Amino acid sequence: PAGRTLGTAGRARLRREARRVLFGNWTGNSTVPSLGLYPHQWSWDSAFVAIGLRHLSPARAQRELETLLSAQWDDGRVPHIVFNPRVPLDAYFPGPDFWRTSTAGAGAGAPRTTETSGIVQPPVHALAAWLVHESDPAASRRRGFLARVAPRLAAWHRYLAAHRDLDGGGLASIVHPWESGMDNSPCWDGPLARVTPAPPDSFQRADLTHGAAADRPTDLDYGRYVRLSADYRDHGYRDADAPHSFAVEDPSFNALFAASGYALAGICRELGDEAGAREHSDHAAALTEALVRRLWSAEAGQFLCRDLRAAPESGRAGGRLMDVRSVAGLLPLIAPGLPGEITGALLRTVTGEHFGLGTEVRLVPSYDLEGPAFDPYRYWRGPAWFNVNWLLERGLRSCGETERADGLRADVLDAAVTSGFAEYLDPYSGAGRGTRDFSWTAALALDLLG
Ligand code: 9WN
Repeated sequence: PAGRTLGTAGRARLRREARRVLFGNWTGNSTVPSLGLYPHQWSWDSAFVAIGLRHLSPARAQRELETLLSAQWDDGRVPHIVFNPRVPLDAYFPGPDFWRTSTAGAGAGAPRTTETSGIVQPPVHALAAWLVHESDPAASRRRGFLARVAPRLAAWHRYLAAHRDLDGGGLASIVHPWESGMDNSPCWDGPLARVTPAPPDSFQRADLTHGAAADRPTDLDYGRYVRLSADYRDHGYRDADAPHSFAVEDPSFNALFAASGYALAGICRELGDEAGAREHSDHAAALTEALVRRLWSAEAGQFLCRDLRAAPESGRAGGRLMDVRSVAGLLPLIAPGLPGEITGALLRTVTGEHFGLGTEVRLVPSYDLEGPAFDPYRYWRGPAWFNVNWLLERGLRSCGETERADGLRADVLDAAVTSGFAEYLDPYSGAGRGTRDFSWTAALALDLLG
């Protein structure tokens, strides 16, 4: 039952407060993740926000996604940030004067009149569009919402399949840690060690004005993020030309790709496009098969990331699986069609000593509780995040783990309201960290409230 620990008054308060956060962060066409720290539109944030906004205003949820998709590049990529031209240049780093996509990205089809970043984030958008449609199908049909977004979503998925399968094994690669959405995950420490950081005096961070240094990625991380982004930019954001010295197959990114592929198949079916529906569900099934073939580790009992730039294990596919336990390796629980023994192993891992669901922690941490890099405060190196826990709740429910899903749902709702819609939490104490009034925390709590 939703809100087990909240009660009627608590639920009403949560609804009211979540609405205040989402409407306060609405700019007229889309929602910022947070007014101070992230004052532009972010790609996967908008997908999660739309999933919550559909409970307040399906029209606004549609608009959120359509605004993001209107900044899509001609090659199909959906940029990870769409910059708001009214926000001062120094409010966020790296800003539009760093990415310079309208000029540097012209060869890859970047928009001429809207500034964006040149990298991507996990493809949660088709899933979000389908959930938005389902919340009010009549209104969605009246506005032709799905007919408008379907071609853009299909082009987005085609971009990932055609330009990002860097090893030819059937999965999309990320080429920058920011593309995972889990920026400083310990998974990236190994692959990033090969990247020469940009000199510290060549850029000025803006995030430390709003966030504690101990909670954020380090200056050394930033030096490497800047180097990778600048290299991509200086190669015109063309995947065929860019060196991509960081190239990783991430289980979470690909599981979301598969889940969105099935959602896109549903969208095509709703629009009467049976051939499109078949194409997208076949591709989603192939992604799930490739996830298992390339990223599953029976020894670890979870999926791992594959570092394509590491020396290959003999006789195996390109690169090397990294022995680092991130929660990203549990998120394939949301991909339909996993073999039963894999689902069973994932359930044992999420409830075991490494992630502690139902025992040691309030919400599932972003990284192994027993791992050498675990830090309960530093961003994606331990803290619990609401979008991840929302995805796990959905995955548990889809596997028939109703009781666990109900328990997690109650804990997410309680943590969201008591932390003031924090960006992330200390997984043990549940104390809020990072910024407050964070959009996806409010949106996803609203969604779990139903
Ligand atoms: C870089 C906006 C984004 C989220 C990411 C989160 C953080 C940006 C940053 O904020 O990343 O994209 O500046 O730290 O890691 O998941 O989308 O909320």
